[in-house]
Amino acid sequence: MGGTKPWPEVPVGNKDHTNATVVIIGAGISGMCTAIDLIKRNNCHNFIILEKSSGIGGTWHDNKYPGCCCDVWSMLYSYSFEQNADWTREYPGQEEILEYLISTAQKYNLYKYIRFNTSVEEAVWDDQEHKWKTKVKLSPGSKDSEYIPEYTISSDFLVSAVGQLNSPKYPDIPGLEDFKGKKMHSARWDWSYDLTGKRIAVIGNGATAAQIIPEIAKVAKHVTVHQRTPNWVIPRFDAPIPAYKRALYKYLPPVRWRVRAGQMDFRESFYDAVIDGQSPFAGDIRSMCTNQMHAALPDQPELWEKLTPKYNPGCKRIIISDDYYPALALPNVTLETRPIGRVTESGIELLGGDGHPVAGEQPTYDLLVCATGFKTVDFMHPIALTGTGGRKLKDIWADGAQALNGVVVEDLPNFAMLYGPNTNLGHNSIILMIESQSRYINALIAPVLEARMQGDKLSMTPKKRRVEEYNGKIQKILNNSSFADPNCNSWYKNDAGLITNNWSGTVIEYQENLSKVDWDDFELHGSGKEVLQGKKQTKVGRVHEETMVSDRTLAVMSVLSVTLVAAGWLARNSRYISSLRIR
Ligand code: NA7
Repeated sequence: MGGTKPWPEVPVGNKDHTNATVVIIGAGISGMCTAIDLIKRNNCHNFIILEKSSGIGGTWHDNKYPGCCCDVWSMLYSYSFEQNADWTREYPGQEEILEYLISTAQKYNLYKYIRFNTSVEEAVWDDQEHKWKTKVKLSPGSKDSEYIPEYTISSDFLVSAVGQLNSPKYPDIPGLEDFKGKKMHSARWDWSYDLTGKRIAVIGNGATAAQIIPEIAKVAKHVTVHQRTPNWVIPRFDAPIPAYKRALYKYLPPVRWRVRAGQMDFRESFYDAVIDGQSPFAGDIRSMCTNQMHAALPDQPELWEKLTPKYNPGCKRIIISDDYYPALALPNVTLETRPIGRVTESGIELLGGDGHPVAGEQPTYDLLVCATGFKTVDFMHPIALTGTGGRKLKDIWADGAQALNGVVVEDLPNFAMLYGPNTNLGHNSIILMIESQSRYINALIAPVLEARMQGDKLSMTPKKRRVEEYNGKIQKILNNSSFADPNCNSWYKNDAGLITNNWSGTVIEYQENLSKVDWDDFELHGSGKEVLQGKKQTKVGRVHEETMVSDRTLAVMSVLSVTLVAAGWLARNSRYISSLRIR
Protein backbone atom coordinates (compact mmCIF):
# COMPACT_ATOMS: atom_id res chain seq x y z
CA MET A 1 0.00 0.00 0.00
CA GLY A 2 2.35 2.70 1.20
CA GLY A 3 1.91 5.99 -0.60
CA THR A 4 3.42 9.44 -0.88
CA LYS A 5 1.96 11.02 2.23
CA PRO A 6 4.33 11.82 5.11
CA TRP A 7 4.57 9.59 8.17
CA PRO A 8 2.30 8.84 10.07
CA GLU A 9 -0.32 9.56 7.43
CA VAL A 10 1.14 6.94 5.13
CA PRO A 11 -0.26 3.42 5.51
CA VAL A 12 2.19 0.54 5.93
CA GLY A 13 3.40 -0.69 2.53
CA ASN A 14 5.39 -3.61 1.12
CA LYS A 15 8.78 -2.16 1.99
CA ASP A 16 7.85 -1.63 5.63
CA HIS A 17 5.72 -4.75 5.96
CA THR A 18 7.19 -5.44 9.40
CA ASN A 19 7.16 -1.88 10.74
CA ALA A 20 4.18 0.08 11.95
CA THR A 21 3.55 2.95 14.30
CA VAL A 22 0.69 1.13 16.00
CA VAL A 23 -0.24 -2.54 16.01
CA ILE A 24 -3.80 -3.35 17.01
CA ILE A 25 -4.60 -6.95 17.86
CA GLY A 26 -8.19 -7.75 16.90
CA ALA A 27 -10.65 -6.44 14.31
CA GLY A 28 -13.77 -6.54 16.46
CA ILE A 29 -15.75 -3.59 17.80
CA SER A 30 -12.79 -2.40 19.94
CA GLY A 31 -10.08 -2.75 17.30
CA MET A 32 -12.22 -1.02 14.70
CA CYS A 33 -13.03 1.84 17.07
CA THR A 34 -9.35 2.37 17.91
CA ALA A 35 -8.44 2.37 14.22
CA ILE A 36 -11.17 4.89 13.37
CA ASP A 37 -9.99 7.14 16.20
CA LEU A 38 -6.36 6.79 15.08
CA ILE A 39 -7.41 8.16 11.71
CA LYS A 40 -9.80 10.81 13.03
CA ARG A 41 -7.96 12.03 16.12
CA ASN A 42 -4.30 11.44 15.29
CA ASN A 43 -4.36 11.52 11.50
CA CYS A 44 -2.40 8.30 11.76
CA HIS A 45 -2.73 5.71 9.01
CA ASN A 46 0.52 3.95 9.73
CA PHE A 47 -1.02 1.07 11.63
CA ILE A 48 -1.78 -2.61 11.20
CA ILE A 49 -4.72 -4.57 12.56
CA LEU A 50 -3.93 -8.24 13.13
CA GLU A 51 -6.95 -10.51 13.04
CA LYS A 52 -6.90 -14.21 13.81
CA SER A 53 -10.22 -14.90 12.04
CA SER A 54 -11.03 -14.65 8.37
CA GLY A 55 -13.33 -11.65 8.85
CA ILE A 56 -13.99 -8.57 10.94
CA GLY A 57 -16.50 -8.44 13.80
CA GLY A 58 -14.71 -10.22 16.66
CA THR A 59 -17.26 -11.94 18.86
CA TRP A 60 -19.96 -11.23 16.24
CA HIS A 61 -17.91 -13.05 13.64
CA ASP A 62 -17.09 -16.01 15.88
CA ASN A 63 -20.51 -16.52 17.47
CA LYS A 64 -22.98 -17.54 14.81
CA TYR A 65 -24.94 -20.21 16.62
CA PRO A 66 -28.71 -20.50 16.02
CA GLY A 67 -30.57 -17.67 17.75
CA CYS A 68 -27.42 -15.62 18.39
CA CYS A 69 -28.32 -12.06 19.26
CA CYS A 70 -27.40 -9.22 21.59
CA ASP A 71 -29.05 -8.60 24.94
CA VAL A 72 -28.68 -4.84 24.61
CA TRP A 73 -31.20 -2.84 22.55
CA SER A 74 -30.09 -2.39 18.97
CA MET A 75 -30.37 1.40 19.11
CA LEU A 76 -27.82 1.45 21.92
CA TYR A 77 -25.63 -1.27 20.43
CA SER A 78 -23.78 0.83 17.88
CA TYR A 79 -21.02 3.41 17.90
CA SER A 80 -22.23 6.86 19.00
CA PHE A 81 -20.57 8.32 15.89
CA GLU A 82 -22.10 5.73 13.58
CA GLN A 83 -25.64 5.25 14.79
CA ASN A 84 -27.77 2.93 12.75
CA ALA A 85 -31.33 3.93 11.96
CA ASP A 86 -32.00 0.71 10.08
CA TRP A 87 -32.07 -1.94 12.80
CA THR A 88 -34.96 -4.26 12.02
CA ARG A 89 -35.52 -5.49 15.59
CA GLU A 90 -35.48 -3.99 19.07
CA TYR A 91 -32.71 -6.50 19.90
CA PRO A 92 -30.26 -7.06 17.08
CA GLY A 93 -29.46 -10.51 15.73
CA GLN A 94 -25.85 -11.55 15.10
CA GLU A 95 -26.12 -11.36 11.32
CA GLU A 96 -27.47 -7.83 11.45
CA ILE A 97 -24.76 -6.70 13.88
CA LEU A 98 -22.10 -8.22 11.66
CA GLU A 99 -23.58 -6.47 8.65
CA TYR A 100 -23.49 -3.17 10.56
CA LEU A 101 -19.84 -3.73 11.49
CA ILE A 102 -18.88 -4.70 7.95
CA SER A 103 -20.50 -1.58 6.52
CA THR A 104 -18.77 0.57 9.17
CA ALA A 105 -15.41 -1.03 8.30
CA GLN A 106 -16.10 -0.29 4.63
CA LYS A 107 -17.14 3.29 5.31
CA TYR A 108 -13.89 4.02 7.16
CA ASN A 109 -11.78 2.00 4.68
CA LEU A 110 -10.48 -0.24 7.44
CA TYR A 111 -10.00 -3.36 5.34
CA LYS A 112 -6.73 -2.12 3.88
CA TYR A 113 -5.15 -2.06 7.35
CA ILE A 114 -6.23 -5.55 8.39
CA ARG A 115 -4.16 -8.72 8.05
CA PHE A 116 -6.60 -11.61 8.37
CA ASN A 117 -5.82 -15.20 9.39
CA THR A 118 -2.95 -13.76 11.39
CA SER A 119 -2.61 -14.60 15.05
CA VAL A 120 -0.35 -13.13 17.67
CA GLU A 121 1.57 -15.54 19.85
CA GLU A 122 3.80 -13.20 21.78
CA ALA A 123 5.00 -9.62 21.95
CA VAL A 124 8.17 -8.39 23.64
CA TRP A 125 9.05 -4.80 24.54
CA ASP A 126 12.55 -3.80 23.45
CA ASP A 127 13.96 -1.36 26.02
CA GLN A 128 16.78 -0.24 23.70
CA GLU A 129 14.68 0.49 20.67
CA HIS A 130 11.56 1.60 22.60
CA LYS A 131 9.50 -0.67 20.39
CA TRP A 132 7.21 -3.64 20.65
CA LYS A 133 8.24 -6.76 18.71
CA THR A 134 5.05 -8.63 17.95
CA LYS A 135 5.42 -12.17 16.67
CA VAL A 136 2.65 -13.21 14.32
CA LYS A 137 1.74 -16.50 12.74
CA LEU A 138 -0.34 -17.03 9.60
CA SER A 139 -3.03 -19.69 9.53
CA PRO A 140 -1.64 -22.84 7.94
CA GLY A 141 -3.15 -23.41 4.51
CA SER A 142 -3.55 -19.71 3.75
CA LYS A 143 -1.71 -18.62 0.58
CA ASP A 144 0.48 -16.10 2.40
CA SER A 145 1.61 -18.73 4.89
CA GLU A 146 3.29 -20.62 2.02
CA TYR A 147 6.03 -17.99 1.80
CA ILE A 148 5.89 -16.18 5.14
CA PRO A 149 4.43 -18.47 7.82
CA GLU A 150 5.53 -16.20 10.66
CA TYR A 151 7.26 -12.89 11.16
CA THR A 152 7.80 -10.12 13.68
CA ILE A 153 6.38 -6.60 13.50
CA SER A 154 8.11 -3.70 15.16
CA SER A 155 5.85 -0.90 16.48
CA ASP A 156 5.92 2.16 18.73
CA PHE A 157 2.63 1.30 20.38
CA LEU A 158 0.71 -1.95 20.90
CA VAL A 159 -3.04 -2.12 21.47
CA SER A 160 -4.86 -5.25 22.51
CA ALA A 161 -8.46 -5.33 21.32
CA VAL A 162 -9.03 -9.04 21.86
CA GLY A 163 -11.79 -8.56 24.41
CA GLN A 164 -13.03 -10.81 27.20
CA LEU A 165 -15.19 -13.21 25.19
CA ASN A 166 -12.55 -14.41 22.80
CA SER A 167 -11.24 -17.88 23.68
CA PRO A 168 -13.94 -20.57 23.99
CA LYS A 169 -13.91 -22.55 27.23
CA TYR A 170 -14.74 -26.23 26.97
CA PRO A 171 -16.11 -27.87 30.10
CA ASP A 172 -13.61 -29.77 32.21
CA ILE A 173 -15.73 -32.94 32.13
CA PRO A 174 -13.89 -36.26 31.98
CA GLY A 175 -14.37 -38.18 28.75
CA LEU A 176 -15.32 -35.18 26.61
CA GLU A 177 -12.75 -36.25 24.02
CA ASP A 178 -14.18 -39.78 23.87
CA PHE A 179 -17.59 -38.73 22.56
CA LYS A 180 -18.09 -40.31 19.13
CA GLY A 181 -20.98 -38.11 17.99
CA LYS A 182 -20.76 -34.49 16.88
CA LYS A 183 -19.45 -31.92 19.35
CA MET A 184 -19.53 -28.14 18.98
CA HIS A 185 -18.71 -25.15 21.12
CA SER A 186 -21.33 -22.42 20.74
CA ALA A 187 -18.61 -20.01 19.53
CA ARG A 188 -17.48 -22.46 16.82
CA TRP A 189 -20.81 -23.44 15.25
CA ASP A 190 -20.83 -25.81 12.29
CA TRP A 191 -23.75 -24.83 10.06
CA SER A 192 -23.06 -27.73 7.71
CA TYR A 193 -24.35 -30.08 10.40
CA ASP A 194 -28.08 -30.77 10.03
CA LEU A 195 -29.89 -30.62 13.39
CA THR A 196 -33.11 -32.11 12.09
CA GLY A 197 -34.27 -35.11 14.05
CA LYS A 198 -31.16 -35.16 16.26
CA ARG A 199 -30.91 -35.93 19.97
CA ILE A 200 -29.02 -32.95 21.35
CA ALA A 201 -27.46 -32.22 24.74
CA VAL A 202 -26.74 -28.61 25.62
CA ILE A 203 -24.18 -28.28 28.41
CA GLY A 204 -24.76 -24.95 30.10
CA ASN A 205 -27.71 -22.63 30.51
CA GLY A 206 -26.12 -19.17 30.36
CA ALA A 207 -26.98 -16.31 28.00
CA THR A 208 -25.75 -18.30 25.00
CA ALA A 209 -27.59 -21.54 25.81
CA ALA A 210 -30.80 -19.59 26.46
CA GLN A 211 -30.61 -18.28 22.88
CA ILE A 212 -29.67 -21.59 21.28
CA ILE A 213 -32.20 -23.86 22.98
CA PRO A 214 -35.45 -22.29 21.65
CA GLU A 215 -34.04 -22.34 18.10
CA ILE A 216 -32.70 -25.88 17.97
CA ALA A 217 -35.79 -27.25 19.74
CA LYS A 218 -37.74 -26.29 16.62
CA VAL A 219 -36.02 -29.01 14.56
CA ALA A 220 -34.34 -31.43 16.95
CA LYS A 221 -35.91 -34.71 17.96
CA HIS A 222 -35.03 -34.00 21.55
CA VAL A 223 -33.02 -31.41 23.47
CA THR A 224 -31.69 -32.00 26.98
CA VAL A 225 -30.53 -28.92 28.87
CA HIS A 226 -27.82 -29.82 31.36
CA GLN A 227 -28.09 -27.10 33.99
CA ARG A 228 -25.60 -26.76 36.83
CA THR A 229 -26.82 -23.46 38.29
CA PRO A 230 -30.10 -21.65 37.52
CA ASN A 231 -30.15 -18.06 36.25
CA TRP A 232 -32.40 -15.06 36.69
CA VAL A 233 -34.33 -14.70 33.43
CA ILE A 234 -36.33 -11.55 32.63
CA PRO A 235 -38.44 -10.74 29.54
CA ARG A 236 -36.94 -9.07 26.48
CA PHE A 237 -40.13 -7.79 24.87
CA ASP A 238 -38.36 -8.10 21.55
CA ALA A 239 -40.25 -6.97 18.45
CA PRO A 240 -39.64 -5.92 14.88
CA ILE A 241 -39.07 -2.20 14.33
CA PRO A 242 -41.65 -1.09 11.77
CA ALA A 243 -40.57 0.73 8.61
CA TYR A 244 -42.20 4.02 9.64
CA LYS A 245 -40.13 4.10 12.87
CA ARG A 246 -36.96 3.36 10.96
CA ALA A 247 -37.78 6.21 8.58
CA LEU A 248 -38.31 8.51 11.56
CA TYR A 249 -34.94 7.51 13.03
CA LYS A 250 -33.29 8.12 9.69
CA TYR A 251 -34.83 11.43 8.69
CA LEU A 252 -35.37 12.90 12.15
CA PRO A 253 -32.10 12.24 14.01
CA PRO A 254 -33.32 14.02 17.18
CA VAL A 255 -35.98 11.31 17.53
CA ARG A 256 -33.26 8.67 17.28
CA TRP A 257 -31.10 10.52 19.81
CA ARG A 258 -34.04 10.73 22.19
CA VAL A 259 -34.70 6.99 21.94
CA ARG A 260 -31.03 6.18 22.42
CA ALA A 261 -30.70 8.57 25.36
CA GLY A 262 -33.84 7.09 26.95
CA GLN A 263 -32.38 3.60 26.62
CA MET A 264 -29.07 4.79 28.04
CA ASP A 265 -30.89 6.37 31.03
CA PHE A 266 -32.86 3.20 31.66
CA ARG A 267 -29.84 0.93 31.38
CA GLU A 268 -27.86 3.16 33.72
CA SER A 269 -30.65 2.89 36.28
CA PHE A 270 -30.35 -0.90 35.94
CA TYR A 271 -26.93 -0.56 37.62
CA ASP A 272 -28.55 -0.58 41.08
CA ALA A 273 -30.28 -3.85 40.27
CA VAL A 274 -27.11 -5.70 39.31
CA ILE A 275 -24.88 -4.23 42.01
CA ASP A 276 -27.20 -4.30 45.01
CA GLY A 277 -29.12 -7.52 45.52
CA GLN A 278 -31.43 -5.88 48.05
CA SER A 279 -32.34 -2.83 45.93
CA PRO A 280 -35.99 -2.39 44.90
CA PHE A 281 -34.95 -2.92 41.28
CA ALA A 282 -33.36 -6.29 42.20
CA GLY A 283 -36.71 -7.17 43.80
CA ASP A 284 -38.43 -6.29 40.51
CA ILE A 285 -36.09 -8.66 38.69
CA ARG A 286 -36.96 -11.47 41.08
CA SER A 287 -40.68 -10.95 40.49
CA MET A 288 -40.35 -10.50 36.71
CA CYS A 289 -38.45 -13.76 36.56
CA THR A 290 -40.91 -15.65 38.76
CA ASN A 291 -43.96 -14.31 36.93
CA GLN A 292 -42.52 -15.21 33.57
CA MET A 293 -41.52 -18.68 34.74
CA HIS A 294 -44.91 -19.44 36.30
CA ALA A 295 -46.74 -18.23 33.20
CA ALA A 296 -44.65 -20.36 30.81
CA LEU A 297 -44.49 -23.44 33.05
CA PRO A 298 -47.77 -23.44 34.98
CA ASP A 299 -48.35 -25.80 37.91
CA GLN A 300 -44.84 -27.21 37.97
CA PRO A 301 -43.47 -26.25 41.41
CA GLU A 302 -40.69 -28.84 41.16
CA LEU A 303 -39.43 -27.23 37.98
CA TRP A 304 -39.79 -23.74 39.51
CA GLU A 305 -37.62 -24.85 42.40
CA LYS A 306 -34.91 -26.07 40.00
CA LEU A 307 -35.06 -22.90 37.92
CA THR A 308 -35.01 -20.36 40.76
CA PRO A 309 -31.55 -19.04 41.68
CA LYS A 310 -30.44 -18.92 45.30
CA TYR A 311 -28.19 -15.94 44.76
CA ASN A 312 -28.76 -12.24 44.13
CA PRO A 313 -29.76 -11.00 40.67
CA GLY A 314 -26.68 -9.63 38.95
CA CYS A 315 -24.22 -12.03 40.59
CA LYS A 316 -24.25 -13.91 37.26
CA ARG A 317 -25.31 -12.22 34.04
CA ILE A 318 -29.08 -11.73 34.04
CA ILE A 319 -30.62 -13.48 31.06
CA ILE A 320 -33.00 -11.46 28.92
CA SER A 321 -35.25 -13.82 27.01
CA ASP A 322 -38.86 -14.21 25.92
CA ASP A 323 -38.53 -17.77 24.67
CA TYR A 324 -36.29 -19.67 27.08
CA TYR A 325 -38.96 -20.73 29.59
CA PRO A 326 -41.51 -21.46 26.82
CA ALA A 327 -38.86 -23.70 25.20
CA LEU A 328 -38.50 -25.67 28.44
CA ALA A 329 -42.25 -26.30 28.27
CA LEU A 330 -41.96 -28.05 24.89
CA PRO A 331 -42.52 -31.82 24.85
CA ASN A 332 -39.15 -32.42 23.17
CA VAL A 333 -37.14 -30.42 25.73
CA THR A 334 -35.98 -31.72 29.12
CA LEU A 335 -34.25 -29.84 31.93
CA GLU A 336 -31.64 -32.07 33.54
CA THR A 337 -30.16 -30.90 36.83
CA ARG A 338 -28.45 -34.08 37.99
CA PRO A 339 -24.67 -33.51 37.84
CA ILE A 340 -22.67 -34.77 34.89
CA GLY A 341 -20.19 -37.47 35.95
CA ARG A 342 -18.50 -37.96 32.62
CA VAL A 343 -19.04 -37.95 28.91
CA THR A 344 -19.11 -41.40 27.33
CA GLU A 345 -18.69 -42.46 23.71
CA SER A 346 -22.43 -42.15 23.14
CA GLY A 347 -23.72 -39.66 25.70
CA ILE A 348 -23.54 -38.36 29.23
CA GLU A 349 -23.31 -40.29 32.49
CA LEU A 350 -25.35 -38.62 35.22
CA LEU A 351 -24.63 -38.87 38.92
CA GLY A 352 -27.17 -39.54 41.63
CA GLY A 353 -27.33 -37.95 45.07
CA ASP A 354 -24.76 -40.47 46.36
CA GLY A 355 -22.18 -39.29 43.78
CA HIS A 356 -22.43 -42.57 41.85
CA PRO A 357 -23.81 -43.01 38.33
CA VAL A 358 -27.60 -43.17 38.39
CA ALA A 359 -29.06 -46.61 37.91
CA GLY A 360 -30.74 -47.51 34.63
CA GLU A 361 -30.28 -46.20 31.15
CA GLN A 362 -28.11 -43.10 30.68
CA PRO A 363 -28.97 -40.50 27.98
CA THR A 364 -27.39 -40.92 24.54
CA TYR A 365 -26.94 -38.09 22.04
CA ASP A 366 -26.07 -37.33 18.43
CA LEU A 367 -24.76 -33.85 19.25
CA LEU A 368 -23.15 -32.27 22.31
CA VAL A 369 -23.35 -28.47 22.38
CA CYS A 370 -20.89 -26.92 24.80
CA ALA A 371 -22.46 -23.55 25.63
CA THR A 372 -19.89 -23.23 28.37
CA GLY A 373 -18.62 -19.71 27.84
CA PHE A 374 -15.17 -18.24 27.47
CA LYS A 375 -11.78 -18.06 29.20
CA THR A 376 -12.79 -14.71 30.58
CA VAL A 377 -10.31 -14.33 33.41
CA ASP A 378 -7.31 -15.29 31.26
CA PHE A 379 -7.10 -11.83 29.70
CA MET A 380 -5.05 -11.77 26.51
CA HIS A 381 -5.04 -15.59 26.35
CA PRO A 382 -3.03 -17.11 24.65
CA ILE A 383 -0.79 -14.12 23.89
CA ALA A 384 2.40 -13.96 25.97
CA LEU A 385 3.51 -10.38 26.69
CA THR A 386 6.90 -9.37 28.05
CA GLY A 387 7.37 -5.80 29.18
CA THR A 388 10.24 -3.62 30.35
CA GLY A 389 13.19 -5.38 32.00
CA GLY A 390 11.90 -8.72 30.69
CA ARG A 391 8.91 -8.68 33.07
CA LYS A 392 6.22 -11.08 31.94
CA LEU A 393 2.53 -10.20 32.03
CA LYS A 394 1.70 -13.55 33.59
CA ASP A 395 3.93 -12.60 36.53
CA ILE A 396 2.53 -9.07 36.77
CA TRP A 397 -0.93 -10.61 36.93
CA ALA A 398 -0.02 -13.58 39.13
CA ASP A 399 -2.71 -12.54 41.65
CA GLY A 400 -5.30 -11.56 39.04
CA ALA A 401 -5.52 -9.16 36.12
CA GLN A 402 -5.54 -5.45 36.89
CA ALA A 403 -4.95 -2.27 34.94
CA LEU A 404 -5.23 1.46 35.51
CA ASN A 405 -8.64 2.46 34.15
CA GLY A 406 -8.80 -1.10 32.82
CA VAL A 407 -6.51 0.10 30.03
CA VAL A 408 -2.82 0.39 30.95
CA VAL A 409 -0.64 -2.08 32.83
CA GLU A 410 2.47 -1.51 34.96
CA ASP A 411 5.76 -2.38 33.27
CA LEU A 412 4.14 -2.65 29.83
CA PRO A 413 5.34 0.53 28.10
CA ASN A 414 3.28 2.00 25.27
CA PHE A 415 0.70 -0.74 25.66
CA ALA A 416 -3.04 -0.35 26.13
CA MET A 417 -6.03 -2.62 26.05
CA LEU A 418 -9.74 -2.28 25.38
CA TYR A 419 -12.39 -4.27 27.26
CA GLY A 420 -9.62 -5.18 29.70
CA PRO A 421 -9.77 -6.00 33.42
CA ASN A 422 -12.74 -4.54 35.34
CA THR A 423 -14.42 -2.95 32.34
CA ASN A 424 -17.22 -5.45 31.68
CA LEU A 425 -20.78 -4.40 32.43
CA GLY A 426 -23.79 -6.27 33.72
CA HIS A 427 -26.16 -3.42 33.01
CA ASN A 428 -25.35 -1.46 29.86
CA SER A 429 -23.78 -1.51 26.39
CA ILE A 430 -20.08 -2.35 26.31
CA ILE A 431 -19.65 -0.15 23.23
CA LEU A 432 -20.05 2.91 25.47
CA MET A 433 -17.04 1.76 27.50
CA ILE A 434 -15.01 0.85 24.43
CA GLU A 435 -15.44 4.28 22.88
CA SER A 436 -14.08 6.04 25.94
CA GLN A 437 -11.14 3.60 26.06
CA SER A 438 -10.38 4.26 22.42
CA ARG A 439 -10.37 8.03 22.97
CA TYR A 440 -8.12 7.66 26.03
CA ILE A 441 -5.71 5.34 24.19
CA ASN A 442 -5.50 7.75 21.28
CA ALA A 443 -4.61 10.53 23.71
CA LEU A 444 -1.74 8.33 24.96
CA ILE A 445 -0.57 7.66 21.42
CA ALA A 446 -0.56 11.37 20.44
CA PRO A 447 2.62 12.40 22.34
CA VAL A 448 4.41 9.23 21.18
CA LEU A 449 3.75 10.35 17.60
CA GLU A 450 4.79 13.90 18.43
CA ALA A 451 8.09 12.72 19.95
CA ARG A 452 8.82 10.54 16.94
CA MET A 453 8.09 13.43 14.61
CA GLN A 454 10.86 15.29 16.39
CA GLY A 455 13.18 12.32 15.96
CA ASP A 456 12.84 11.27 19.61
CA LYS A 457 11.50 8.27 21.47
CA LEU A 458 8.88 8.35 24.16
CA SER A 459 7.47 5.53 26.22
CA MET A 460 5.05 5.55 29.14
CA THR A 461 3.99 3.10 31.82
CA PRO A 462 1.40 3.67 34.53
CA LYS A 463 2.87 4.06 38.00
CA LYS A 464 2.46 0.88 40.05
CA ARG A 465 1.18 2.90 42.98
CA ARG A 466 -1.58 4.43 40.84
CA VAL A 467 -2.59 1.05 39.43
CA GLU A 468 -2.87 -0.31 42.95
CA GLU A 469 -4.76 2.70 44.32
CA TYR A 470 -7.21 2.55 41.44
CA ASN A 471 -7.82 -1.17 41.85
CA GLY A 472 -8.03 -0.97 45.62
CA LYS A 473 -10.81 1.58 45.21
CA ILE A 474 -12.87 -0.42 42.73
CA GLN A 475 -12.33 -3.74 44.53
CA LYS A 476 -13.72 -2.18 47.71
CA ILE A 477 -16.96 -1.38 45.89
CA LEU A 478 -17.06 -4.71 44.05
CA ASN A 479 -16.53 -6.68 47.25
CA ASN A 480 -19.83 -5.35 48.57
CA SER A 481 -21.71 -5.88 45.33
CA SER A 482 -23.93 -8.65 44.01
CA PHE A 483 -21.02 -9.79 41.84
CA ALA A 484 -19.30 -10.88 45.06
CA ASP A 485 -22.26 -12.91 46.37
CA PRO A 486 -20.58 -16.10 47.65
CA ASN A 487 -23.64 -18.10 46.58
CA CYS A 488 -22.67 -17.95 42.93
CA ASN A 489 -19.76 -18.55 40.60
CA SER A 490 -19.56 -16.48 37.48
CA TRP A 491 -17.25 -15.60 34.66
CA TYR A 492 -16.76 -12.26 36.39
CA LYS A 493 -14.35 -13.65 38.99
CA ASN A 494 -11.23 -15.78 39.08
CA ASP A 495 -10.67 -18.98 41.06
CA ALA A 496 -9.64 -16.97 44.12
CA GLY A 497 -12.97 -15.10 43.99
CA LEU A 498 -11.41 -11.79 42.86
CA ILE A 499 -13.73 -9.90 40.52
CA THR A 500 -11.42 -9.18 37.62
CA ASN A 501 -13.94 -8.61 34.86
CA ASN A 502 -16.56 -6.10 35.96
CA TRP A 503 -16.51 -2.36 36.34
CA SER A 504 -17.69 -1.15 39.73
CA GLY A 505 -19.77 1.87 38.73
CA THR A 506 -22.03 3.33 36.10
CA VAL A 507 -20.97 3.92 32.51
CA ILE A 508 -21.04 7.68 33.03
CA GLU A 509 -18.68 7.38 36.01
CA TYR A 510 -16.29 5.34 33.88
CA GLN A 511 -16.50 7.76 30.97
CA GLU A 512 -15.75 10.65 33.32
CA ASN A 513 -12.69 8.79 34.67
CA LEU A 514 -11.35 8.44 31.16
CA SER A 515 -12.28 11.91 29.98
CA LYS A 516 -8.72 13.11 30.67
CA VAL A 517 -5.24 11.65 30.78
CA ASP A 518 -3.55 12.58 34.02
CA TRP A 519 0.14 12.53 33.16
CA ASP A 520 1.04 12.22 36.82
CA ASP A 521 -0.32 8.65 36.57
CA PHE A 522 2.56 7.75 34.25
CA GLU A 523 6.29 7.27 34.28
CA LEU A 524 7.83 8.65 31.11
CA HIS A 525 10.99 7.41 29.46
CA GLY A 526 13.08 8.28 26.41
CA SER A 527 14.52 11.33 24.77
CA GLY A 528 11.06 12.54 23.78
CA LYS A 529 9.91 13.18 27.36
CA GLU A 530 9.98 16.94 26.73
CA VAL A 531 6.88 16.80 24.60
CA LEU A 532 4.99 16.34 27.86
CA GLN A 533 7.17 18.68 29.90
CA GLY A 534 5.01 20.74 32.25
CA LYS A 535 1.85 19.16 30.93
CA LYS A 536 -0.43 17.94 33.71
CA GLN A 537 -3.40 16.68 31.75
CA THR A 538 -4.69 16.01 28.27
CA LYS A 539 -8.39 16.59 27.90
CA VAL A 540 -10.10 13.66 26.18
CA GLY A 541 -13.74 14.52 26.78
CA ARG A 542 -16.55 12.00 26.67
CA VAL A 543 -19.57 11.22 24.57
CA HIS A 544 -22.70 12.43 26.36
CA GLU A 545 -25.20 9.71 25.60
CA GLU A 546 -27.58 10.25 28.48
CA THR A 547 -30.55 12.62 28.27
CA MET A 548 -29.11 16.12 28.08
CA VAL A 549 -31.94 18.22 26.70
CA SER A 550 -35.67 18.42 27.34
CA ASP A 551 -38.30 16.89 25.09
CA ARG A 552 -39.26 20.43 24.10
CA THR A 553 -35.78 21.27 22.84
CA LEU A 554 -35.74 17.99 20.94
CA ALA A 555 -39.14 18.82 19.43
CA VAL A 556 -37.73 22.13 18.21
CA MET A 557 -34.69 20.32 16.82
CA SER A 558 -36.98 17.83 15.06
CA VAL A 559 -38.94 20.65 13.43
CA LEU A 560 -35.63 22.19 12.36
CA SER A 561 -34.51 18.81 10.95
CA VAL A 562 -37.71 18.47 8.95
CA THR A 563 -37.32 22.01 7.68
CA LEU A 564 -33.71 21.37 6.69
CA VAL A 565 -34.55 18.05 4.97
CA ALA A 566 -37.45 19.73 3.13
CA ALA A 567 -35.28 22.72 2.19
CA GLY A 568 -32.56 20.38 0.94
CA TRP A 569 -35.07 18.44 -1.11
CA LEU A 570 -36.54 21.63 -2.56
CA ALA A 571 -33.10 22.98 -3.41
CA ARG A 572 -32.14 19.73 -5.13
CA ASN A 573 -35.37 19.60 -7.08
CA SER A 574 -35.98 23.29 -7.75
CA ARG A 575 -35.06 23.03 -11.43
CA TYR A 576 -37.42 20.11 -11.89
CA ILE A 577 -40.22 21.96 -10.04
CA SER A 578 -39.81 25.12 -12.17
CA SER A 579 -39.83 23.00 -15.34
CA LEU A 580 -43.20 21.57 -14.18
CA ARG A 581 -44.51 25.13 -13.67
CA ILE A 582 -43.37 26.22 -17.13
CA ARG A 583 -45.14 23.33 -18.70
P1 NA7 B 1 -21.47 -18.37 30.56
O1 NA7 B 1 -22.36 -17.29 30.99
O2 NA7 B 1 -20.09 -18.43 31.12
O3 NA7 B 1 -22.24 -19.74 30.81
C1 NA7 B 1 -21.59 -20.99 30.73
C2 NA7 B 1 -22.56 -22.06 31.12
O4 NA7 B 1 -21.89 -23.32 31.03
C3 NA7 B 1 -23.06 -21.93 32.55
O5 NA7 B 1 -24.40 -22.34 32.60
C4 NA7 B 1 -22.14 -22.91 33.31
O6 NA7 B 1 -22.70 -23.41 34.48
C5 NA7 B 1 -22.01 -24.00 32.28
N1 NA7 B 1 -20.83 -24.84 32.49
C6 NA7 B 1 -19.54 -24.48 32.36
N2 NA7 B 1 -18.76 -25.51 32.64
C7 NA7 B 1 -19.57 -26.54 32.96
C8 NA7 B 1 -19.35 -27.88 33.36
N3 NA7 B 1 -18.12 -28.36 33.49
N4 NA7 B 1 -20.42 -28.64 33.62
C9 NA7 B 1 -21.67 -28.15 33.49
N5 NA7 B 1 -21.95 -26.90 33.11
C10 NA7 B 1 -20.90 -26.11 32.86
O7 NA7 B 1 -21.27 -18.37 28.97
P2 NA7 B 1 -22.26 -17.90 27.83
O8 NA7 B 1 -21.61 -18.25 26.54
O9 NA7 B 1 -23.64 -18.36 28.07
O10 NA7 B 1 -22.30 -16.34 27.98
C11 NA7 B 1 -21.10 -15.60 27.99
C12 NA7 B 1 -21.41 -14.15 27.76
O11 NA7 B 1 -21.47 -13.94 26.35
C13 NA7 B 1 -22.70 -13.64 28.26
O12 NA7 B 1 -22.71 -13.26 29.57
C14 NA7 B 1 -22.97 -12.48 27.35
O13 NA7 B 1 -22.32 -11.34 27.82
C15 NA7 B 1 -22.36 -12.90 26.06
P3 NA7 B 1 -22.53 -22.60 35.89
O14 NA7 B 1 -23.49 -21.46 35.78
O15 NA7 B 1 -21.11 -22.16 35.94
O16 NA7 B 1 -22.88 -23.56 36.93
